[in-house]
Amino acid sequence: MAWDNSREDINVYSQGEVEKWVYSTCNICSNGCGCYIAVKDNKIVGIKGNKKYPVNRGRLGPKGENQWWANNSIDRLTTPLIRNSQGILVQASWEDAYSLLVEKVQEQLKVNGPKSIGFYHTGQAFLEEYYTIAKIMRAGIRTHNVDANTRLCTATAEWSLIQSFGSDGPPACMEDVDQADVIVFIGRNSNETNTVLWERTLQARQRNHTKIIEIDPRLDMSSRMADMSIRPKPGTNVALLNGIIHLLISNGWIDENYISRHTVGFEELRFSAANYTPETVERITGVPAQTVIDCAKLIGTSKKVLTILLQGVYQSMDATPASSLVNSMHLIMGKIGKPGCGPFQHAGQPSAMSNRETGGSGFYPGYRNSDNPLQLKEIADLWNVPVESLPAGPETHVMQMLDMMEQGTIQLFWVMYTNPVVSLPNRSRFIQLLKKVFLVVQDPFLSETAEFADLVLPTAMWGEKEGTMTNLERRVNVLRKAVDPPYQLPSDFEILLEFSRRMGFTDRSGNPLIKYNTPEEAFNEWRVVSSGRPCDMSGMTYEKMEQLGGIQWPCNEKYPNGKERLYTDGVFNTQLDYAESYGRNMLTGRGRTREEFKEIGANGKAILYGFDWAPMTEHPDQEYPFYLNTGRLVYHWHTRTKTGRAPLLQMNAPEGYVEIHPDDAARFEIAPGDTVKVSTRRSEIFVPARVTDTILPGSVFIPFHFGGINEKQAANELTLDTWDQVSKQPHFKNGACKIEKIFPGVQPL
Ligand SMILES: Nc1nc2c(c(=O)[nH]1)N[C@H]1C(S)=C(S)[C@@H](COP(=O)(O)OP(=O)(O)OC[C@H]3O[C@@H](n4cnc5c(=O)[nH]c(N)nc54)[C@H](O)[C@@H]3O)O[C@H]1N2
Ligand SMILES: Nc1nc2c(c(=O)[nH]1)N[C@H]1C(S)=C(S)[C@@H](COP(=O)(O)OP(=O)(O)OC[C@H]3O[C@@H](n4cnc5c(=O)[nH]c(N)nc54)[C@H](O)[C@@H]3O)O[C@H]1N2
Ligand code: SF4
Ligand SMILES: [Mo]
Repeated sequence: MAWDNSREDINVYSQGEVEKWVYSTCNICSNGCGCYIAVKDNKIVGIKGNKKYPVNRGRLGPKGENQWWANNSIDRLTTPLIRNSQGILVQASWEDAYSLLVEKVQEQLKVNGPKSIGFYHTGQAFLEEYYTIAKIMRAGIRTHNVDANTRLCTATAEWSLIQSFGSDGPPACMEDVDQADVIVFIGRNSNETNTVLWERTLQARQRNHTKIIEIDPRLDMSSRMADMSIRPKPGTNVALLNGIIHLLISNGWIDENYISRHTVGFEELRFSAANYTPETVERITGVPAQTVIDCAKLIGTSKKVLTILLQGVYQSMDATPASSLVNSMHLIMGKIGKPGCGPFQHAGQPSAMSNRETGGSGFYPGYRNSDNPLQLKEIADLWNVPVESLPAGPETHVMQMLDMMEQGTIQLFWVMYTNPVVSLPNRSRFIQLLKKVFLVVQDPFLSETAEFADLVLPTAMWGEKEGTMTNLERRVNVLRKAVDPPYQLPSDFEILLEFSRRMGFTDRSGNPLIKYNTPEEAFNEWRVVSSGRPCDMSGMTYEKMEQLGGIQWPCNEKYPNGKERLYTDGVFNTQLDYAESYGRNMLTGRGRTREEFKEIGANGKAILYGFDWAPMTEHPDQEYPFYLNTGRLVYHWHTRTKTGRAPLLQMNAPEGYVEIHPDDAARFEIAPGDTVKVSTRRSEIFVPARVTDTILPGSVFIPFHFGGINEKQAANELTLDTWDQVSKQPHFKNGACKIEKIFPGVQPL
């Protein structure tokens, strides 16, 4: 039986009378729930779930239901702001704002060259915007310094898929949730971070007796409902996964035929996993040996296994190796590319996938490899620009851009649709660096980052513009424009087009570099660019998406209505000239050469890797005895610029806190509600205590949503700014801290 929704009345939220309902997608998380936006008098007045949409069947979660409040917020910026000679941000005309932007960019290009400009954006914009960014930054400005907050979010998903399968693109789909016998969640608190997926999981359990395994050091909301809750110490995913793989192999719960026909590297994997006996795993992870055995048995003896992973892997120690071990686990069992099976590397933000597909950060559009001259030439020809003008080699990731700011190489930093003053690790350092550059911030609100800007460009928001987004299962859907933006604000797309026009970017024939004027025209150009690549969208149109309820790529002549799962035939994208990358050394992160990639001999087979566990970069010690864990809670979206403006959500979670285990609280004489100073080698914050045995003794958990500059509650004051060697994703979930009671609380939380 399909995932359904029999209740008629749920998930309709509107204030008063509704004039029309406009087709759209939720712009909060990567689930990409289908919805309709309620409109009255050119104003958004509510939202309802789309009952026909396959992803959510009418359901919406609390953030989805409340996202439209931000559109109507009275503190939306109405005009651009320019920092004046007294250092104050003052209102300015669009003409002055564009002139200043173009003048500053041109000056940098003339004096310091393309390397002096850094562009840092998002996983929440539209595909058409990312594609335009890729084109303008690579072929217009000619810089490789373009990255997005997807680096903090799903760079590891992207890289583990590339390492194992030759290209990005999660193999599984949401339908697999309905069909699996066992669903393993690793470092994924869906009950809070993807509520609709969680409902779907519970419905599957009710219907099929699906078993749920949760692997998370916290007994988070999802773990509390799981059939098996496994709580490894932070930073030990690699050891646990090796232990499971070892047991799968030693018990013969593997598919030798699949391994020999469709993979390379099995001996390497077998050899390194062999060291991880259940006892060794227990010693490293703290998970009882018998639990490791039970877990491996359930995975190994069930027919259909789906593994869902997110930040507890991607932001933790050895993220890419751990994530690729999940891929390997499925490959050796042959449980991939089949209903109910597969590694399902989730995205977090609503369009992180679109960013990755279009080359918004790191790669070239269509999962193209800029180290491969053939693929670079393809793009140059599609764009009609000289191939020599396109920057090649490894991407500049955002953490590297910070070093470039420190050294004075990057002098103009343009931030679009992200709030890094709250979301980047070790923020005190970042704030110092912002003061060294000309900072442009594109945001509908005066965010914490915008407060440091020299130029602020306010924009239209979701519901006020048109475009597409790809969700976590490769489903692309169109979002129709519901209302005109207030104050005639331009969309991000329009700002980018106007910038390109004013910069006079042209192609080789002297025609404008950007030839389209509307998002739909941009999408039509993108369809051609994506054609023949793994994320082929050549068979999609806006109209067809609306008709079918989104379409999963690839969508082309062979798959006119899209394709649910990838790698159904066991052929992977590791052919030398088709692969998205030659890959990276798992241990050092160094890029493989073409020759090195060729030597692996994958050529259509998936690649298995052996990898040993290593302790975290910063481990608890005498001075800083606690593990520091940071993450999310159900009511807020990231830096709260949207959810903090939705009354119901803000009321439910008005301030930050730290979770402390009762044993530790007793030791430090901390009672619920007491103000606690949490400090690391970077900085300190002051937050009320929540005393709870849902976290392991010796660790603390802090939600990262509360980042006001003056409130001193920002988790990212504390976090470590080291990163994964392969994906360059920062270690937000690792680090050591200490706690100290400052004064008693007024009332228990
Ligand atoms: N409510 C809400 N939902 C959201 C978002 C939001 O801001 N708010 N953001 C969206 C985005 S962009 C993202 S990326 C996703 C993130 O979604 P999730 O990954 O589900 O969220 P997090 O809370 O960051 O982390 C998940 C879990 O990882 C665990 N963890 C920490 N260290 C380890 C470890 O070493 N091993 C293991 N196995 N687990 C560990 C944490 O205890 C935590 O419970 O959520 C999306 N959905
Ligand atoms: N400690 C810690 N830090 C983390 C994480 C963690 O788990 N722990 N998780 C990381 C992850 S996974 C993520 S994804 C990041 C998220 O971090 P951010 O991307 O910084 O968070 P958001 O609040 O989503 O920021 C989006 C910004 O875009 C603005 N905006 C909204 N709509 C529009 C629009 O239409 N156009 C433009 N131009 N702007 C718009 C919003 O007002 C807001 O300022 O945080 C990361 N940081
Ligand atoms: S699950 Fe995600 S996409 Fe769906 S309504 Fe909630 S926030 Fe929006
Ligand atoms: Mo994210």
